[in-house]
Amino acid sequence: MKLSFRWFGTGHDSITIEQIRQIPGMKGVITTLYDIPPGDVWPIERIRAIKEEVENAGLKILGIESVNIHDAIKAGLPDRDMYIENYIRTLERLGSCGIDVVCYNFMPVFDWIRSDLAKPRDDGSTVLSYDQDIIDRIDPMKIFKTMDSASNGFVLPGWEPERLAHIKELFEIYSDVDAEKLFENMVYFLKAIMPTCEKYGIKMAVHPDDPAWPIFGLPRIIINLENLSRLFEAVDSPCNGVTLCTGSLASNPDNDIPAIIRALKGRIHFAHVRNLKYLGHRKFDESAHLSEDGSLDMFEIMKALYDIGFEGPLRPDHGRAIWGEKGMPGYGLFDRALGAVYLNGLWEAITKMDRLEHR
Ligand SMILES: [Mn+2]
Repeated sequence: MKLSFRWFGTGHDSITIEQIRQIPGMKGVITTLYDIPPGDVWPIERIRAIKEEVENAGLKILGIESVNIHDAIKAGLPDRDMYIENYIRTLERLGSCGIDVVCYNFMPVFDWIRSDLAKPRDDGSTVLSYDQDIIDRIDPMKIFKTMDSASNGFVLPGWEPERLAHIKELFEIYSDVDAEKLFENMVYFLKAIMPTCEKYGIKMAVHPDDPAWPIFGLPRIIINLENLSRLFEAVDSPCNGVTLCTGSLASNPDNDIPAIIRALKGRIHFAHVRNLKYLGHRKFDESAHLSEDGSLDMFEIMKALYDIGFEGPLRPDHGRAIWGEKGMPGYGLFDRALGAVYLNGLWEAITKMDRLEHR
């Protein structure tokens, strides 16, 4: 695996590329052009500029998170082909700059959702938290305000204010899109982009829906092994893969993460590794990465990734807010850096134990 760190780019992130470089073992960043709206073609000079900025700091771009999908593609609107063409142009430009992992998601209207972006814990840290009972009491037309007002002044990934200003229209375009239709639209999109991905060696890595069940009556399909396997059968190219996000998939305790990792060997192109603590039915906190702080066994997860020969980028995911840091919720420096070195420590131990056993 290649240890990496999500970075939103200069001007969009409270963290600098130089700070990321000082985290031991860090090989590169996962970044994006944060200000380009979904559907637009990425300017080649902007791609070259961010690549140069990252490389000048002694790191590499190990993947893009995300090139977001325009709602016309997800909802299957008549103008989707134009947006797919734009997406292909962006992929060609990324590919020509040597970028070969692209993360995206296929969630209608909303990206990841939490009911609390700063829930206090006993130790004085705060965490992202989800409670279905609270979500059920929120008017979906107002969820943007709820998330935005708690974001410490940062634009949250996937929560573009320009797009969500049209929330009513967004709901309308998905009004006849059920899970089956959404799946068909996803297959249509992937089939259209696969020749370009194969030409440039770009591995598409769909991010699981977070949480892994339908929200506000909108379908969610990237939620379990069954649906992922169906997607990989429908578009059977090695470039069609997944971002194995442990926290998103494990929001549903029925998802056995090490088993899913082993079953998806060859299709995992990117890994987000974080822990969470179950508090009840559809209720959880995003704990620290450490196994004993949450409900997931991080050793078993890293061991499964090691056993399938995972060689892609791997990053810590949402961190707690600790030591007084004021950053984008989930994306401060301190706790994610702790997560990164912890995951790297597990990886070193697993690698060396394996060598010992085979000596
Ligand atoms: Mn994730």
